Amino acid sequence: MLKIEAARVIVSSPGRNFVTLKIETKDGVYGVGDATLNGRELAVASYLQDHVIPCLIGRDAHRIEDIWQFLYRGAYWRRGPVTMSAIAAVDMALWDIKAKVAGLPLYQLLGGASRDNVLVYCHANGKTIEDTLEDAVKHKEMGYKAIRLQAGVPGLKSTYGVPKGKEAYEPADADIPTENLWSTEKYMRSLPKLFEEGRRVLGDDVHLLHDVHHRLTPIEAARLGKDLEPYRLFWLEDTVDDDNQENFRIIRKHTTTPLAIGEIFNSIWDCRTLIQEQLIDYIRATIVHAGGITHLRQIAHFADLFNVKTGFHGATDLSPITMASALHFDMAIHNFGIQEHMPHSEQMESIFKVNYTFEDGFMHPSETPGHGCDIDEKEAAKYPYKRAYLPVNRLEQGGAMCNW
Ligand code: CS2
Ligand code: MG
Repeated sequence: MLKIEAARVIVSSPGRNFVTLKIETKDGVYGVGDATLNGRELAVASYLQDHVIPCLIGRDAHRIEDIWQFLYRGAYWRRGPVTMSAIAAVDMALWDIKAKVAGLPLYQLLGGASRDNVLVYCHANGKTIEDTLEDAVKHKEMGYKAIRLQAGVPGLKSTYGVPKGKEAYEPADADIPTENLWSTEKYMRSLPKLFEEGRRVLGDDVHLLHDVHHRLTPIEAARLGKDLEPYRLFWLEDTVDDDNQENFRIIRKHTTTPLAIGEIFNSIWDCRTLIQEQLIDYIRATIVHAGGITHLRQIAHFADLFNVKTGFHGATDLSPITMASALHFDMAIHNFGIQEHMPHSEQMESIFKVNYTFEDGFMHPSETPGHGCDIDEKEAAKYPYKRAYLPVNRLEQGGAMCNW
């Protein structure tokens, strides 16, 4: 028995908010887990602090599955991003502890390496097609083999995912959300040009990806998928919203462009139909928002039965602890597809000490025992929580709210 002696939540904002759970055992071994839910951070912090931590003290840290079931079934109120992010943080921290006790890097406990390294994709963004492709060329020269292209839409002033100036392009920078205006017609007209130019400038040997951020209807998504077919995308992400999994039946009927979705899923029940009916090609549910390594294993193994591969979310609002854990997971599972990689800032990495590496388009998890990411609590205390939101989206014509 490896008794859990203490646990605490650390909220820190080195450029953006992160919520971290640290679990300490009687033997002095500790583990850390990510609990960050962008824009709703304190809800998860309270869920952990007020409702989970009191129930963890005294339990056996080795009983990962049992603690998962205790938190999932025992709460009575199941699923949802707050609950599942809280469970994920506990789960990540416990796997970290187990691997440290075993003296092994986490991927060894998950079955060992299924591959030599982890293919990652980066982001290239710009206000215009030229800016985006300039950024893409830079990333290609850095060695990236897969690049996500996002560009501003001509005629729209600002769009989420497009940089405003030199600063980060997905700023959660307002204490009350700012608003963008959206036009599907303008977007649908401009996007194929980005990929036509992209293929011309970048060639055929680089994987190209795109994220639609749930902004379309199924029939619009079907049209877009068809229009992009000549450019052979690696995937088209989040075309429509996830509330109705059957939406994808319509899209699938019309296009062979590979489809990815799942960064906002928190349970296997959010993607069961999508996977079982082979309506998607990549599942993006992540460790931090979908119940941790324990639940993600269930999702990944289920997906494998239906030829669906993984492509985990890896934006910078997921802390380096999630990135570290994801890389171990990616190494071990059979049906890995690709991993998103948005490097964290130096300031962020002054708090979260990472050991993973990037070389020539591929990443490798840490070889130290555990998941290999630790938090410097003293440094973290220098950056107090700051309320911050991403922008919202309204239709240019009429002003109704729409997906961002
Ligand atoms: C995006 C994310 O990385 C992605 O694919 O969709 O940047 C997403 O918008 C943020 O993580 C939201 O918190
Ligand atoms: Mg996305």
